[in-house]
Amino acid sequence: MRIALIAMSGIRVCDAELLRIGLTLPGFVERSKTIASLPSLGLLTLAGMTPKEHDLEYIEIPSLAELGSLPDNFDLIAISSYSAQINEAYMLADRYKRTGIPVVIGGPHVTSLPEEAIEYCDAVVIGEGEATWNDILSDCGNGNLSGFYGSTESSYDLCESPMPDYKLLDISKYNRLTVQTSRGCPHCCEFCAGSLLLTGKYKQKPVAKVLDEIERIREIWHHPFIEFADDNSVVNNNYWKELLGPLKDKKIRWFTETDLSVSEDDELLELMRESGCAQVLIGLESPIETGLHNIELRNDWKLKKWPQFKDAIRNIQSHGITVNGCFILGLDGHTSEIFEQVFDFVKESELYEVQITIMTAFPGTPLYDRLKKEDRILEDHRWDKCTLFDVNYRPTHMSPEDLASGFKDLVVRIYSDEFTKWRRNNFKKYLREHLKTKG
Ligand code: B12
Repeated sequence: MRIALIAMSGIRVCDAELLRIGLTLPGFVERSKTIASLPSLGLLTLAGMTPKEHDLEYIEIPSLAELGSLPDNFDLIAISSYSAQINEAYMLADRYKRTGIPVVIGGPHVTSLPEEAIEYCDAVVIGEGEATWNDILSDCGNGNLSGFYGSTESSYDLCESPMPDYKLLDISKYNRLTVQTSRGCPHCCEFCAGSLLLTGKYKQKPVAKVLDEIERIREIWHHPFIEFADDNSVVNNNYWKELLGPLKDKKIRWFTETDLSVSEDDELLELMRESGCAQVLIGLESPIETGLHNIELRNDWKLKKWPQFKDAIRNIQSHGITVNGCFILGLDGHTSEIFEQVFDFVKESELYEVQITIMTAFPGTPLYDRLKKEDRILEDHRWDKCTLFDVNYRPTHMSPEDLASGFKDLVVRIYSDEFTKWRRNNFKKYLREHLKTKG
């Protein structure tokens, strides 16, 4: 069969003014450019386990409006999308279905809302795609692809992980490639829309497999920049210590998303730096205790860590690893002072990089269920607003309009040329001093 693997891609923001402001800010543009070019690791992974008798084409569609004519001549269309672009994914699926080509859709959005998705396609994959991809191929080959495949109850064993087919990519288009070392997270944050929606269990890929994947990437890109596309990478320090030694020999630079506990192990931080770690992205969520209550549903882990936020950031950065601190604006209890509070925190902690987003209720999350019960979702089913930058709920201590405008003002201040340069220079200055005192 000739199979099209279609990734709905690119970055989305509905608020036109925010988009306009954002595009003029150096700090914002830099990060957007970096991440907007990431390929779909989900589809590359499925490609890696597809029997060689099939022909694969990997296609990225940043926006349906720019699509023009439909790429055709396929026997199966496999679409991957997150919530923000799901309506475009559905339109695309519908157009293909009308031409008689079978369509399957997967990803966390359709996993949470399979009944919604099946209206537009022949088959919906629930959960991790590796578990059902072979069944989809054989059912499609036999002309009876239909209905729901998979379940979030089952958990795919990452020891069996196929090698993602990075060779399908036109590598000149990318400035980073993703590799996964784990799925899930031991924490249970109310808003989390990551792999927890696919599989409840935290699991890691064997170290040898991760190293093989990096080696495969190096065949097409000698000194790559890797983004570990994990929900929370450094949970098991022993696993990472085993990985980091050999990783150093690969001569890569890398970025990852993890939690604050990484700051507690200096030996680990040193190994991370030596192996090419450039930046860790950490969800701090709120600079004040308000907002952190019950955000982590199991044992208020993030609230307990709050007193250590600034020291932890300094310690990580003193090892030469920059921290990208993430804050969610509009958490319950946040007042209109939160914008100033975030700015002050960023200044005092001298965070190298900052990511600010608006609280977003993705379907399938406990946050969505709670806000729905409290009748606080403004426009239900507006999945296009699930961008992390658009307001679609009623905050507790501000109007939705105040949250949106306070957010825009903060974007301008945080990502201004002056403040961005100040933070970056401080990082370099602090690092030089730290290295001098260490001798
Ligand atoms: C890399 C990345 C991107 C990349 C690449 C996206 C892509 N096309 O894959 C870029 C930069 C383009 C991107 C863009 C956006 N992203 Co993003 N991104 C990530 C990140 C960091 C890693 C995702 C990843 O690679 N996972 C690993 C792969 C293996 O998992 P997977 O994609 O879910 O695929 C598995 C299954 O879902 C399933 N599957 C998926 N697709 C298909 C298709 C078929 C046919 C089948 C059979 C199976 C299947 O099988 C796969 C293997 O098991 C996550 C955060 C994180 N740490 O996870 C956020 C994340 C996925 N992004 C998120 C968001 C919000 C966005 C944006 C809306 C941001 C914005 N404002 O524009 C856009 C939306 C793009 C869209 N298409 O809708 C949210 C999504 C929440 C949600 N449930 O919708 C996440 C979870 C981050 C968060 N803060 O919550 N993103």
